[in-house]
Amino acid sequence: MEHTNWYKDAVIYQIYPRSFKDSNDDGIGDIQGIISKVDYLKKLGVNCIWLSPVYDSPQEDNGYDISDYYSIYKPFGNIDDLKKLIGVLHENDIRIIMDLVVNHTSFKHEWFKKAYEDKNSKYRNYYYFKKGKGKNYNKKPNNWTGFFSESTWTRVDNSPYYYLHLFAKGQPDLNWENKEVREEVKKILRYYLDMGIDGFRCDVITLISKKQDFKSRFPKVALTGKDAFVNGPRLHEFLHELYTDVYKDYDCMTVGETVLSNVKEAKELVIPDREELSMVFNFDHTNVDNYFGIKWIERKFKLKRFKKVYARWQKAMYECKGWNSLFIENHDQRRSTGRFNTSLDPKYKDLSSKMLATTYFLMQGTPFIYQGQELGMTNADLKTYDDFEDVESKNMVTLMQNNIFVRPILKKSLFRQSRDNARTPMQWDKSQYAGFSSVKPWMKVNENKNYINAEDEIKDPVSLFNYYKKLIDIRKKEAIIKDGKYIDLNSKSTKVFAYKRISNNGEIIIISNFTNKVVKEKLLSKYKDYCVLLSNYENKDNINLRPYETMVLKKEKQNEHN
Ligand code: TEU
Ligand code: CA
Repeated sequence: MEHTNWYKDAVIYQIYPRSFKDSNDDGIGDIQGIISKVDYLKKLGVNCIWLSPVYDSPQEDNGYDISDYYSIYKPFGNIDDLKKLIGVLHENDIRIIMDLVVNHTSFKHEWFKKAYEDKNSKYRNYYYFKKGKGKNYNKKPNNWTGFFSESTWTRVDNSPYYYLHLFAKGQPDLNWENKEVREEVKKILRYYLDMGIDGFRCDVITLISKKQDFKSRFPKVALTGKDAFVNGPRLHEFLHELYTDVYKDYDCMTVGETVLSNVKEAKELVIPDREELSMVFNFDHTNVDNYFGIKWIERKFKLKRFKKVYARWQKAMYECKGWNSLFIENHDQRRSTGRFNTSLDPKYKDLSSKMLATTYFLMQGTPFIYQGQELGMTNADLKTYDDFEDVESKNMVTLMQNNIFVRPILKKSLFRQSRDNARTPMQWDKSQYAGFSSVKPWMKVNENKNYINAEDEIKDPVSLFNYYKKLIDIRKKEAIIKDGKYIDLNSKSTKVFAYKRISNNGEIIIISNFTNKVVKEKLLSKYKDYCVLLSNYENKDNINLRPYETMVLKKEKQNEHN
């Protein structure tokens, strides 16, 4: 099957089903709810959705813990609903990629239940069970710590054995060394591709191969052992195997969530000849406001650092002909409004959100929009520990309760960084539950639904929503955005982000003021004859940029002037 690389022309909208739209008044979003909003997606102009997990799951990590890959979590609907959704989307020329969570399953998966109960079951080798150390095996097999601030080992009741989980206890890691596990994964892939799914967002795909020594590592502040479980020795081999045995037969795409990978490692996953993944989803730019990639340790945002990260990734991907994703939000990140130097001040909120949107959207790669981002939705209003829903946040609370020393440092950053911030119900209108549901939703609706909601945004011609529509249009019309080379125009400026996209088709300039002050900018006079494709202000000045001003400029072809 020929690969058309359609994903290079895609604008992908991420749906977090639990919080998108409730169709049957139980307070939980569902697949029928998504179906009822396809016209909204169409209006926005996106041409692909990424559906966060809808599979059957005990929801310890909101679906990133799957107990049955072949059925749907009941409150979300059933397989027929999913088929209907695929049909309706395709009729509207919108593709759909699903979340593929195969680094781990849920501990409620049949495989794990059998493995846990019976040491001699064949499923034992689907996971990692290791004997503890010391007298009575009371010590864990090694000192590794996982992503949710706890040991990666949980003991099997009344047994010397422990099982490995890089995330929560309810998310045991699959043993990819076992060929049978890989065959199971291929079966899942084919099942959904044959159903009409267009591709997969591959959850924590850089963790699937582990160094097999299982030795303790030098202790780290977080993620001790990561050199043994990130970008492991057989990662490339496993991905290539999935490609040759499955992906190559479908015109599908794969985007790998490449946690903790640097540019060099990421390139190796997407160089087309290697036949591994279509694109990567990296976090270097979302780590600019923390230290050591640890989100709990806040670091002041510096524009120069932000630009440097983008320049590095843009150059590397262009040169290796790989492909990147462009995003500023997802279900694991706090909202971008109020982040990356943008402002929550009502005077500047919209202006600065449009500015940030313009800046990330027109680079090379496939842009992603996380539900509500197009409305300028803001962080959840989290006030007490009881407000947390997310397993990661709850684990942090336990950690703080057990360790008074870390408490003062972590408390503030927990509220600031909790993943719950991005998971509040979608704000469709002003009604009591924001049009998400007619009953009290599983998570509290943000009070600001009264002035941040889809209904108002759609009506207002200069809203953020309508601005995103224009950005999407520009991407559709201008081939330079897809193919052009990226050139940083003023890497030294601490206030202005400016870059050029250039190809045989011409050039496009993006200039953004990341401050709330008027900034003198030489580039304005340099490009004064270029025409304005889009801006968040009405008339352009050739000397100064106004607060959070952003513009997209294009050099007209000579003959077009006549
Ligand atoms: O996330 C993996 C991941 O490493 C992070 O984005 C993670 O949420 C963050 O480091 C925690 O601070 C993926 C999913 O996107 C996430 O929702 C899941 O919880 C996780 O994998 C496990 O499946
Ligand atoms: Ca529902």
